Amino acid sequence: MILASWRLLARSIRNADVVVEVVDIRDPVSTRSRRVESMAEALGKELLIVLNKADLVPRGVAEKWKRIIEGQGYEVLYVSSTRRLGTRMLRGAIKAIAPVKPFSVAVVGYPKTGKSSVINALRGRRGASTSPIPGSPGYTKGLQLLKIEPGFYMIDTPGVIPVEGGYPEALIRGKPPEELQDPVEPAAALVRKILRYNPRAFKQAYGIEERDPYGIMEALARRRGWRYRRTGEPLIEEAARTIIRDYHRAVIPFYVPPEAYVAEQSPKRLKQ
Ligand SMILES: Nc1nc2c(ncn2[C@@H]2O[C@H](COP(=O)(O)OP(=O)(O)O)[C@@H](O)[C@H]2O)c(=O)[nH]1
Ligand SMILES: [Mg+2]
Repeated sequence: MILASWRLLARSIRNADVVVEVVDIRDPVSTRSRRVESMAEALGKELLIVLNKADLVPRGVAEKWKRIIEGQGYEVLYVSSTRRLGTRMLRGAIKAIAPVKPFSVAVVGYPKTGKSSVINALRGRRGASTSPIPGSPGYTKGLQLLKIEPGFYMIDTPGVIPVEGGYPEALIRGKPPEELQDPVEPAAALVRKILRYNPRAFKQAYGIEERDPYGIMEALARRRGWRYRRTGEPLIEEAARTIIRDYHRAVIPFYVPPEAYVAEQSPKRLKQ
């Protein structure tokens, strides 16, 4: 299944003229896919990295992430697709690097980064039909070709990047909590990462003062009245799943500060 996804991804990139990689600006390092980027490069496609959900970080943070990734040799823009900020600039940037019309843009990225939202924002309110164009080139079960304007098409690619990695990265990359046999340990890893960068995150999200991951889950379960029927103990599995979902719904205020990334990188650079 994973192999099939990579093949589908390769096919959508090969069929496109431009590749837009959608990344969650709250944690660009975890939500960028080097494999997508190198695939685009290997196939000779123009790549644009879109840092989405910019409404969830201060503007200075968005600027810094943009500069860091530009410094690595990429073209980068930040947008808030749900608030439609920066989307006009994105449309312009795509047109500037695209060949002559008609052209198509593959929109790729981990689940939940906002691929569909970015496409919707570009289609604008006037976008009449929201349905994909059946029978059009690139139209398959996993891929949806959508018209932005005459001669400008975008391909949505839901689920084509397999979610890989340990915890909390796999959760940040959109692994659904329903797929976890036991969500508690993965959620605890996510809670630890959130607390590292925002010690008040769970106070802000739920009014919970606790700083221990299990304590937080327990407190959340108690507050919401989630209990094991037999023992009356707090049902922390439900709290764990809720925290994972609330991370993606941005109920929990969090972002990785670019400074933290730069500080982690610099010792390695010195060694090289
Ligand atoms: N705050 C915020 N949320 C966003 C933004 N873009 C997408 N989202 C939310 O992120 C979630 C995933 O978006 P979706 O477009 O379905 O992601 P996809 O799985 O990559 O297609 C949804 O709950 C969106 O409302 C954004 O710019 N800002
Ligand atoms: Mg989608």
